[in-house]
Amino acid sequence: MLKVYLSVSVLLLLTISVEATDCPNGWLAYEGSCYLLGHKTLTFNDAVVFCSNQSAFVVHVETSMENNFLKYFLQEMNSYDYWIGMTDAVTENQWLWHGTDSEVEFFDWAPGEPHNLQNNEDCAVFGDTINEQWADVDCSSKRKPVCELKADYVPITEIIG
Ligand SMILES: [Ca+2]
Ligand SMILES: [Ca+2]
Ligand SMILES: [Ca+2]
Repeated sequence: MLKVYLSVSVLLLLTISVEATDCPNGWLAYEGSCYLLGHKTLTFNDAVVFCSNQSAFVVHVETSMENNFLKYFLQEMNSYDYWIGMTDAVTENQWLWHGTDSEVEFFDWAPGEPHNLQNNEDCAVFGDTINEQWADVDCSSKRKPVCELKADYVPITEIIG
């Protein structure tokens, strides 16, 4: 009986790891990541804390495919800009994923951006008024967060729950 129970458990675990793109309720799934569109406007630092509290990070937009997927959903969410998890606070115009030394390689800047207005724009958003292309903005301004969670990192208990 114990043996049967154990093999059922192993089977269940295998099934769960195959279905790694399952996301928590209310999150969007795409290519091994889960995305949460936050409802509240927050400064960039508060957005970092908000996503970290979800065991996630402010979104890393790494490819044009990921960018297009997110833009499609953000176009439906009227009137708000959404944070992207990158900053050029260390060296002007050298964009790094926030909290890392990794350089951002894919960009979708709107025409005229980034322009580092008043030497004070070291964060970036999907811009509502520029068809969700990207703009650099003041990190202390308030925008909504997009959190990203790598599906591989979703704790098994969250998948079952
Ligand atoms: Ca990503
Ligand atoms: Ca800047
Ligand atoms: Ca700008």
